[in-house]
Amino acid sequence: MSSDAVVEYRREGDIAVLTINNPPVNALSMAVRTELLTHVEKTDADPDIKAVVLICAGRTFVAGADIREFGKKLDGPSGRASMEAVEASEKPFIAALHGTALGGGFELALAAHYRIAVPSARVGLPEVNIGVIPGAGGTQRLPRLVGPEAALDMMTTGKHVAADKALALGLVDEVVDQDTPEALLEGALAFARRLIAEGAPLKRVRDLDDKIRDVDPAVFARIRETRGRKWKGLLAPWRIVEAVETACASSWEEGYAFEDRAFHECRDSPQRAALSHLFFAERQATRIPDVPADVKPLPVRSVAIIGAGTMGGGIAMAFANHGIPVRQVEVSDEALERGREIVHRNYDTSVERGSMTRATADENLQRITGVTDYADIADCDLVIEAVFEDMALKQDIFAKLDAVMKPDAVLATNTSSLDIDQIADATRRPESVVGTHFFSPANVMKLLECVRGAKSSPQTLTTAMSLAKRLDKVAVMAGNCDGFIGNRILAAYGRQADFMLEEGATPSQIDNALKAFGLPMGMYLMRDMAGLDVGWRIRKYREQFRDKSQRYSPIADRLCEMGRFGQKTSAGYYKYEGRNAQPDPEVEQLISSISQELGIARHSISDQEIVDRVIIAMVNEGARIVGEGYAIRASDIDVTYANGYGFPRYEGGPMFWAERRGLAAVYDKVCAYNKEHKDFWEPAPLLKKAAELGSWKAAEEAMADG
Ligand code: 3H9
Repeated sequence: MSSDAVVEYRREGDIAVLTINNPPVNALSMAVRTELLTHVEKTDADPDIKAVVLICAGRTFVAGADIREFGKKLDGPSGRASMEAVEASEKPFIAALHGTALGGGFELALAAHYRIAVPSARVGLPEVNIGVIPGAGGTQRLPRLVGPEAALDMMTTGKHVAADKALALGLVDEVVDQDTPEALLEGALAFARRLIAEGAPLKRVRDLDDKIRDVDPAVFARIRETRGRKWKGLLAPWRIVEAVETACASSWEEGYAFEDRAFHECRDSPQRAALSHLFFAERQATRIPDVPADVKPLPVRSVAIIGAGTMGGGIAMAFANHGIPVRQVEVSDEALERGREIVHRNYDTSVERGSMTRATADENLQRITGVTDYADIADCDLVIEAVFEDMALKQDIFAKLDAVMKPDAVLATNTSSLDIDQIADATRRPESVVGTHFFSPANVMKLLECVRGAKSSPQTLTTAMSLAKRLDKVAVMAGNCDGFIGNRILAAYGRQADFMLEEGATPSQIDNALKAFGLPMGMYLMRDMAGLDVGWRIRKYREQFRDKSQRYSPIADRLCEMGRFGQKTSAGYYKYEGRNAQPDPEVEQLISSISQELGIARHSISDQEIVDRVIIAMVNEGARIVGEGYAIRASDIDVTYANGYGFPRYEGGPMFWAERRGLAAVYDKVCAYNKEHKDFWEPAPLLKKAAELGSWKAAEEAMADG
């Protein structure tokens, strides 16, 4: 094998072993496709070869097409061509799977005649997550193997299927006993020898049709109806359904051709670019430039949570659901009991919804225990404080933690707004203190906003960031500024929305415009749901520090003064019957009278203007945060907003949205707003630079170079 070859060919008697070696994830790059095709042709032509094992070196079987090659013009064989050659071969091909056989990787395995896996292997077609559909026969072969319903479920959710389930479904033919490369290779060779000895027929998936014959069309109607709402604005899931529908209703050739067209349509769509951007941005967000790559996270085997309220309970569930035992601390047994009830109820809901089995829920629940004495958590590796936002209380808790926790424990706070350094100051080990800001419900929401204090040590930071991966979340590192990344931006665009209310819009108009843009919930509905009194309390405290020369909208305060705290009082920006929100003329009247008091002439504001002003406020504040060093890079803002604030993933996040819209155009708009509205619209220096240079990255580099 030449040193830069990516597919190794060798023989084990009359069996050829093709080993793909293209780190880190053996992606099906042009080089892999080219060499693979050459070797398949070679083994085909060699009369001494009776079977072929396809296996991978390193950590995983092929994890898909090389996403970095999307959109590039490359000469050479397509993924399809190498897979067609594998399937057409007259010699049995056995794909030997370990790690994650995903996307084009699993399609390659489906083109082989047999599949064998190690127990820890997982398979899946997650293309939908990056905005494409399986494009190398997956939409046609998978339903032939497992039927349209299971195939649609796998492809429209992108979920991975573990080896034992894959075996039960018929996705793989055998699972070897042990989880080692040697066992896999041995198992595959033994399987091949058996096939040769028995003269077993080739199993070409494309020739199967028993599972796709006479399929009830209701299958497709049902999935469109039940999942359609989730797929709003997306292209790929709809095309997957059409591709499977075609597989069931037409010939292989027609279905295969449909898939090819739909794959290219998706691949060339703006949303594919946005979703791929997020894929890479989420991975990049884990890198902290001043933390050396060799700093290893501390092991986290047990966790304590201070506070068993909604947030503390959600965080406890997040850990318990991933096999990590949790001790919850409360002031009394009664408070612990109340907390346990919340967690219980949440698990019951998961079971009722079918997202968790009763047995798993019970197992997870058992991992959560309660204590009232700090001494009982002293040996935990990590403690997360999740009590309400009160600095004195938090400092008191951290002083207690400092006194009892073992020396190398990480002390984290779930604060969403308070100064981490002030909290760390309550301890004699500020290097062990870090912010871990979870989003509610913490067992569901993907984002983990880690916040570095001035003295947080590299190991503390790495430990906090590495939690995300264990909890199946996405981490981003924020600096210790007011609101960190997420809430600081939320405050900036919330303010603009409030100003637009005073200028002529209504809460429902703003909510509907933002929803039409793709946000899951309007801002006022969200505030009503969270409770308006929380923000009111914080505003009253901050009133003493507020710059009185800047515009301030009193609408939220006035609603609170009227006792309208949102859903919980059946009245906020809307009026409520149960959870059903209705626009309230009384609120519109209040807003109009406030406009009058402030001397603002109300006028109509278009939905487009609402969206522009809100999103551009996000972008300008995001750029300011990056420029001030409170976020590492612009793409971290995208990661934060796509995972914690429901920014539509198919738009790639606010900063990606701005880049696509044209940074110069966005900058001009900020300047225009600054001229018109003045307060809060000073263009961020990074945005100005990015507008000049044409990209965030270029601007970040230029600013870093001074
Ligand atoms: C497709 O297959 C289309 C076909 O249907 C049609 C044509 C044949 N390409 O996530 P990690 C990089 S579409 C290029 O940190 P983990 C990743 O950026 C594809 N690069 O590791 C990172 O690089 P860096 C369908 C890729 O262990 C490094 O590998 N397949 C690709 O947590 C490690 O990644 C998918 O969508 C790729 N396909 O998770 C699978 N994948 O170190 C996407 C990864 O420079 N991949 N990289 O930041 C994954 O889900 C996870 O990466 C995986 C490993 C589970 C494999």
